[in-house]
Amino acid sequence: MCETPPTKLEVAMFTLCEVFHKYATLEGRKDTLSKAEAKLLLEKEMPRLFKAAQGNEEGEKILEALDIDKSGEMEFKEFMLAVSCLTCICQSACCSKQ
Ligand SMILES: [Ca+2]
Repeated sequence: MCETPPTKLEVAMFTLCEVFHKYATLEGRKDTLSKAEAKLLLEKEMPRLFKAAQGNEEGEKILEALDIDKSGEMEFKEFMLAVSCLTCICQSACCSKQ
């Protein structure tokens, strides 16, 4: 067993798993996000992004785009791809300010 405290990156990885699981288990399949679960996750965990998408059709388009295999449910791999893409956009925005 590792005795050192988890690193920031390890905490971030565990947090991603926990957040996905928290919302995926709310209804239906426990290992995927329905559209309602994905919307709630966006609203609660990515409020800035959610706010930016409100008031137009972008929110629905984003959710549809994230459902890569068009199953109607977002799997963990699709969630991670979405978070990775959004993180890259954030990183680009941060770097362009320097
Ligand atoms: Ca679910």
